[in-house]
Amino acid sequence: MKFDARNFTPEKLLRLYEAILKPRLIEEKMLILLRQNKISKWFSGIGQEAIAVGVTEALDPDEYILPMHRNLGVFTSRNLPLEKLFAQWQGTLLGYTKGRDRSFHFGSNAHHIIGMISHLGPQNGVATGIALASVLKSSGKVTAVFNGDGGTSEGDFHEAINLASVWDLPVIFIVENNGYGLSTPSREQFRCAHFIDKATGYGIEGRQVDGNNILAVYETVAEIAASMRKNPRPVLLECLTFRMRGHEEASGTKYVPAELLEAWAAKDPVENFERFLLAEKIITKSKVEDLRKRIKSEVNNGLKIAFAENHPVADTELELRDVYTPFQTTPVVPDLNKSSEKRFVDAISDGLRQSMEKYPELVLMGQDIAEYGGVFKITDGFVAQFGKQRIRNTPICEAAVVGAGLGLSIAGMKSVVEMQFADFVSEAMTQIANNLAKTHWRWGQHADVVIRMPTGAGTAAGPFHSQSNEAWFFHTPGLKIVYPSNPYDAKGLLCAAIEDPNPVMYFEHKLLYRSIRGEVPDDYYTIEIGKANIVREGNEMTIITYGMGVHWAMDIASEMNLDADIIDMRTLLPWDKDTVYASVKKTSRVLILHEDTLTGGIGAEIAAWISEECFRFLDAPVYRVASLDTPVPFAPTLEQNFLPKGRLKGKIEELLKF
Ligand SMILES: Cc1ncc(C[n+]2csc(CCOP(=O)(O)OP(=O)(O)O)c2C)c(N)n1
Repeated sequence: MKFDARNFTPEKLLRLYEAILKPRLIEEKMLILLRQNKISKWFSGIGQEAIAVGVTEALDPDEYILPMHRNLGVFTSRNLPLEKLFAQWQGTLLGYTKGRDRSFHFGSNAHHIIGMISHLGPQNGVATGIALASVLKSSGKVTAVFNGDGGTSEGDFHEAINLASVWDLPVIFIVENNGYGLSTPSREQFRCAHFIDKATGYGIEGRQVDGNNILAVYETVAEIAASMRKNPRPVLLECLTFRMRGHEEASGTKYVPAELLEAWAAKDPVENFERFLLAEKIITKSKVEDLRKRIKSEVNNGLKIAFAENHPVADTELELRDVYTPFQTTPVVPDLNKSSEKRFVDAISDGLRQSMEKYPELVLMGQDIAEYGGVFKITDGFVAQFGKQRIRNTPICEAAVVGAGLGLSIAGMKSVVEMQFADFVSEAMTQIANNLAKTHWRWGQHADVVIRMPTGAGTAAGPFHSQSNEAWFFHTPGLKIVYPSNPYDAKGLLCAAIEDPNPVMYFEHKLLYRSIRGEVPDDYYTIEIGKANIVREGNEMTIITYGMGVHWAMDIASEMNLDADIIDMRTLLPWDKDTVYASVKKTSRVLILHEDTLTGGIGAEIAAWISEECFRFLDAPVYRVASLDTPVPFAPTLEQNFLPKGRLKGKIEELLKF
């Protein structure tokens, strides 16, 4: 292996040597601890250290890095306290996640490191968001994100590179090409000869480097980062290396040909660099020994502290509380003297515009939302007022864009992402359910993202433009869900959702956009998230509903002259149990109505809760009226049969008779 040290001072070479030696010595210790059964699992980066260390050393300390499971060198080069790192691996309180997540699954903003979640790929979208913030703030910072060669087959990788390419975002997409994805060799994972060939397809620059040569990695990254800081753009960096140990220690390397392991052992990044420094007399054998001793003692000290810790004592209240970022706010009361009649769609637009005015750090992202104004015209005219930097047309890539929202949040910004139709959110499920929802609970990072969800049936648009999918999110701790039924609530709840630093799914029924109107205060105001609204009062029964269901319930109540409480839930998560309790106690009869399908719908949870908490008040079973358990059909006759409206009257009569 040839090292070209012309551009390095002896001090720098020594620094790099220490930086690459440290993760190697930690790993060697971990392998011993594993054999002694003192740690549970280990993903080895032995043989790949030059990449993590070279990249980290070449970037500024305040430039974000998103490492993966074999990148211990990123953490050690940024000097995370070893005892905290070890405690994190042991699941103790001194670690970074209060014992809630394992291994490298945490971030530290103080060190500008955002660790992975288990899912391979989503880190790329997050990196684009961090880089976007750097562009919007003109801070001239580069972001580096790691991938294994196997993980590059994930759609997230493709989406994020394409997004970074189109938006000229300064992200170094690193591929550690190490020959295997778990047990499956490269030839069964992809057919490109080199990853840099893919760069051409994305219209970006690709660079390939010997990933076992720390000086080559360092110089390449330093050079491209310097250029990207001045001229923001993504670069794909392929680092050629080899995975010398099993996927994780327990899985072994039986399936790896011995001659491959031998050939790559000869290219060991630490041993070769050490030999080079000794040959060049940059370091002496005794200095090497001193350094090893010093690092080993640092490791042992760290371990002593970490192993002295116990697993956390479980505190249910704390576990539940940390699901959300704490956020206390007093609702902004509207001036009711200044109002105008608005359609539902205009109220949403109004709330969005006033939030953009209030928060200069707020960015809107979505398909066709810029000059075109979005398919429902909610952002019509926004580009003229706020410019294209903040009103961002996206390529068709929901996952990367939601991931970018989290990246913006990490960098201190806010975002609203418009799904063109709520149905398409399935493309972004990993980012929502695993990244946005869990990040605060895992390591305290808020995810200040609102996702707007044009939802619902009734327009004969078929199974993929009509779904009610709020229940997908209802089951995911960490999200909030709001679902207004009228223009007044639509504006106030949207403004509140944008204020809230937690991830909020904001459902807006498409059929209501232009079919209903109401008085809406002109000025900015908010409605408290988590509070239901009693829209009709009565004593004989309670109808609990939301969205379009509110209109169906109000119509039938007038038609049947019902003496009923009608509760518009407005927020589905967390939902207003107090209001439900008080009403059920008063009326003793309950019907839950929603447009979503019956089985596993939100009504099921509310009914179960009522039966547990309000059983003694009930004079009848809790009834549910919902859509049929089928996809949403296209033909209007089938669609109307699918929807619950036609079954509502009969069920109410049944309930009153019971
Ligand atoms: C979305 C997803 N699918 C599957 C896995 C299980 N898994 C974890 S690591 C791994 C192999 C990764 O290979 P590669 O990306 O080449 O990285 P390497 O382990 O070689 O560094 C697999 C299949 C996962 N973590 N995430």
